[in-house]
Amino acid sequence: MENDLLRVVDVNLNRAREGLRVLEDFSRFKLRDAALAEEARSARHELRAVTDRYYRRLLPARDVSGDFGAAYASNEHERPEAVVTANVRRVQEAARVLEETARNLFPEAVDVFKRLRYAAYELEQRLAAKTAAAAKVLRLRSLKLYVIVGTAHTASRPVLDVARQAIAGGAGIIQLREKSLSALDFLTSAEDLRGLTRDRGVPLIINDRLDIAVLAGADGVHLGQADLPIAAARRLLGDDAIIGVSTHSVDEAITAERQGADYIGVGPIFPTPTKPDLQPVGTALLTEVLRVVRLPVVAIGGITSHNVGRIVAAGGSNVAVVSAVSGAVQVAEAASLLRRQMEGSI
Ligand code: TZP
Ligand code: MG
Repeated sequence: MENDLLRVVDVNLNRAREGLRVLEDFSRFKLRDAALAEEARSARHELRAVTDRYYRRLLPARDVSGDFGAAYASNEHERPEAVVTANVRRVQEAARVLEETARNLFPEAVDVFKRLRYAAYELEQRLAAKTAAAAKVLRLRSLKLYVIVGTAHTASRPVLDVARQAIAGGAGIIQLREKSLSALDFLTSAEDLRGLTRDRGVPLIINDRLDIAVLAGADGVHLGQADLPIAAARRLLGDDAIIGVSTHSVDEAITAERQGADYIGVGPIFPTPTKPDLQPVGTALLTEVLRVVRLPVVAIGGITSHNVGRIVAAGGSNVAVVSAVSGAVQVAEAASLLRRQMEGSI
């Protein structure tokens, strides 16, 4: 009987330590979060000390070949969030079993197990927030083609139709940019686009207008240097929202990153009639910004299928375009060509 209980303790000590090790390595190598990794590590070390203390009683009771549970298939997790959830729960469950089982066997260790369980609840919350943030960055990094639509850009065609074709051609994200539409028309268009983009699993960003972004349930907002501050947008939209910022210099890029932007636009790279008031910054600035910020960077301004190779050569992996797709005669084809160019497949 005592051996049975010792086996339960042994299995759960191992389970909890292993779960913590997965969380520690995930925090360290995948999330690169030193504080989270240290938390998992110190909990694991505390459990290691308990294991060592009772090792001489636990080890002889171990019976691997007699355990039919050893034949259970282990789970394979494809998504990183699933790895975190499975392992944090493993730790919580093991801690609870240890707490209940050790009450009679090792009463002096019960507090350690209880503390571990509470630490695991908190770790779960922090890891989830951090993993969601990492997933957002990862997604933004691989947009490739960011298409901006709006009534001024779609050559008299309905914005919704143009957006539909852009997505069909491979746009990874859609931004609605309306500089002179009434608030009501802007909101209506944003709501229509929300329906479409949600259906296609493509994020929707609203240019400038936080109120429209909130009301339409968009995924985020794109802010210029003179628009509302990033912190204000974050307050209204929340942590999950995507906040992009237009930058035109290294300083602006660094500031946007420090202030909590999720991605930055850099441009206009080339001269563009869509933004005639701004001086082109050239591809050298793109390379420089890529060197100094860790955020996803989107090159913008005068980019077409003829010059997109220069963006790739400068190290860029995402481009934003207005006229090259929204103004194209064949929208889907234009998007598809640019996308394939960005992917390096042509
Ligand atoms: N911001 C910097 S350049 C630009 C914006 C909105 C316009 C890009 O338009 P196009 O037609 O792709 O050159
Ligand atoms: Mg703006």
